[in-house]
Amino acid sequence: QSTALEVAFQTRIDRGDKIEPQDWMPGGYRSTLLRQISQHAHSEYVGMLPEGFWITRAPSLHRKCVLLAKVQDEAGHAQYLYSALESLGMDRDVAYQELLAGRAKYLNIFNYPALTWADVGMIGWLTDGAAIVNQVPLSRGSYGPYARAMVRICQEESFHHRQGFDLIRVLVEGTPEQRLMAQQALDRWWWPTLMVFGPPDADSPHSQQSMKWGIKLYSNDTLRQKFIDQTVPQIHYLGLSVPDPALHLDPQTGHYQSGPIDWSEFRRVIMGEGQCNQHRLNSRRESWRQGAWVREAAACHAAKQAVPHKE
Ligand code: BYC
Repeated sequence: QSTALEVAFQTRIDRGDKIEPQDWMPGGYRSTLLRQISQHAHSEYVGMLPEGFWITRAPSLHRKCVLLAKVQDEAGHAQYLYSALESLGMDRDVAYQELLAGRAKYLNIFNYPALTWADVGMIGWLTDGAAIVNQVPLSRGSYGPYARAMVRICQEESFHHRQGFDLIRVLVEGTPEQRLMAQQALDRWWWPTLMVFGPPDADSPHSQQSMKWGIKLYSNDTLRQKFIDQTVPQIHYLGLSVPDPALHLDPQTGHYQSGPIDWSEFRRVIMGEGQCNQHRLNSRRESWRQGAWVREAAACHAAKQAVPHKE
């Protein structure tokens, strides 16, 4: 039985009002946002690692500058999202310690290695492409601070997506070896990218309630299909092939129908048993340890600033 407050809250959501931090909200709404935003923030943070490895290995100064800017953007996205979490009363240190302890989730995709330079392109073109499809609707979501963070994040993701496509375009126009490198990277990243959108709707425990609350606007399968429909023609344009023999354009629906996704792999990866889970977490823990002196110095500086200055 819904209380009067809950009914009034749902009316606001249905009307399209934004919910702000000082507003009353049901406990479940708050905890769903805390779960999703923290996973989102951690994904941006851990997501810097596969590409970060390639900054010192980029093939030209131009590519290095582009990649540096992209990775820096991702750190910024994590900061906006940790700020959105703070607006719900969760301290960023608390959220971050959950990640370091291995209890918090982040996107499956960042547990795969970036083996060649072409993988850097795939992360931009495919992963950021998927992120845009997922996040543009989130920028119209019901919680104000999260939705507003998404607006800026999506603008930056658009640059990330284009640089990834451009990197792959240059490879496919290069030598046969470079073309092969691009195809092999596509073979590695295609299926994990389709998994980014989350489990099929029938196995997605949170979707229905999240959509009722306007935290999610579309289901996982709807967004996955949108990504497939928009990306397959780009793959064909580049002369690459999708590593899915069952993929075909269904003339009745006008949508590309994909072959079966290996959901057992998805579950394994998000439970911590992917190729790089351990490595990613260890690397974040090491950064946390190495950054201790910076945190201490910043706290010391803040404490000095807080004391009234005497002439
Ligand atoms: N990976 O009921 P469901 C970026 C979990 S970073 C891991 O459908 P929901 C970038 C899910 O958490 C952009 N876990 O959940 C950065 C839940 O587990 P719990 C990151 C996943 O929340 C650097 C369970 O499965 N974007 O683009 O309704 C370089 C059941 O799922 C995944 C975001 O984070 C997954 N892929 O829907 C380049 C988007 N999918 O919590 C690029 C924000 C599901 O019950 N998040 N799970 O233990 C969302 O939109 C939603 O949370 C999801 C899942 C669509 C991901």
